[in-house]
Amino acid sequence: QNTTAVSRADYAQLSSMLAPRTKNAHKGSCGRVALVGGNVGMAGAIRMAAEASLRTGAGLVNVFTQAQNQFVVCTGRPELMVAAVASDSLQQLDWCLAQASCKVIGPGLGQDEWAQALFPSVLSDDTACLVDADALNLLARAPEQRKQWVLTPHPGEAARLLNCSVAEIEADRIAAAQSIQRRYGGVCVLKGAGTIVAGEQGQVKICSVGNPGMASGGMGDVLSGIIGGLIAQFAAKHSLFDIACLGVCIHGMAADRAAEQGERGMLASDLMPFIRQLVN
Ligand code: NPW
Ligand code: AMP
Ligand code: MG
Repeated sequence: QNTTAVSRADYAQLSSMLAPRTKNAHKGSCGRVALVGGNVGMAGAIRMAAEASLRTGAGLVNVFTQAQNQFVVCTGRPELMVAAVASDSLQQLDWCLAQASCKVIGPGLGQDEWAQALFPSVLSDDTACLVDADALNLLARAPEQRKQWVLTPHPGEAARLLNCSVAEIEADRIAAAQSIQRRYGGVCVLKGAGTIVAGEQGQVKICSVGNPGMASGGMGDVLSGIIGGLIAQFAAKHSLFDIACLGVCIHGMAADRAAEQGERGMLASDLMPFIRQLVN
């Protein structure tokens, strides 16, 4: 029996973090997100994550992706700074990543040689980071603990992180989120209807916003970009746990607003304008 006290992730309370910008704010004072991913065939994942970081208010957003996806990622979104990175040119990547206030790794990363080469580069220092999608699958192969990361598995990725079945994850989602948090450290966001956020003091929140229209490709990639954008702006003053809870609320509420035009057929990109509403 689970005796953990569970409360709701509450946008009204958490959004006090989103104070108006100071008059003299500039792009260098609003956080820089560096996102790594977008392997062959999955440019869209890193593009949507990066666009979500921009719409969350990050001052500067860099993307590091497969050479053939470099121009696809910034087409139609020229605010993004996109660099091609090859497995044998990681020195330049290291230098660029060192400028970031938050790193996001995983959306569309794949698990091939290229992905495996980039993964340790991103985790080479203690900068706060968000680990999602295929980066979680790589982490599951060589588990380690960190304080300064947020992990955002869906049930399939969670099962790989705990080396169990999806059914076992779904049978007790709170216990699963807490097990991942204990094994890997930081904050675990276990996605799915009723997303669970588990923190390092054993605290757990459940997010009741969101809808089944979110069961479509790219939705989790958008969440990565939202939380990454919030970390880059607010981690100096707020805990990763509170930031992750706020990100999950903004994501679910944006989806609820988008779903006013219909759940079926809703796209991950449809959330973008509502993200902007919810961070102001
Ligand atoms: P099953 O079938 O139930 O046993 P994967 P992915 C399970 C990129 N993308 N409840 C389920 O397992 C991502 O960023 C690119 C229960 C399912 O078969 C990644 O890098 C896009 N089970 C990469 O693709 C858009 C659930 O997990 C399996 C569950 C692979 O990511 C799409 C699938 O998970 C995508 O985001 C739930 N709620 N959710 C693009 N436009 O570029 C998942 N499962 O094998 O980890 O594959 O999530 O598609
Ligand atoms: P991913 O599987 O990584 O693309 O992530 C899917 C995202 O959509 C996660 O944030 C899930 O919590 C959310 N999501 C998917 N299906 C539902 C649902 N039925 N109700 C609420 N949220 C959902
Ligand atoms: Mg995903």
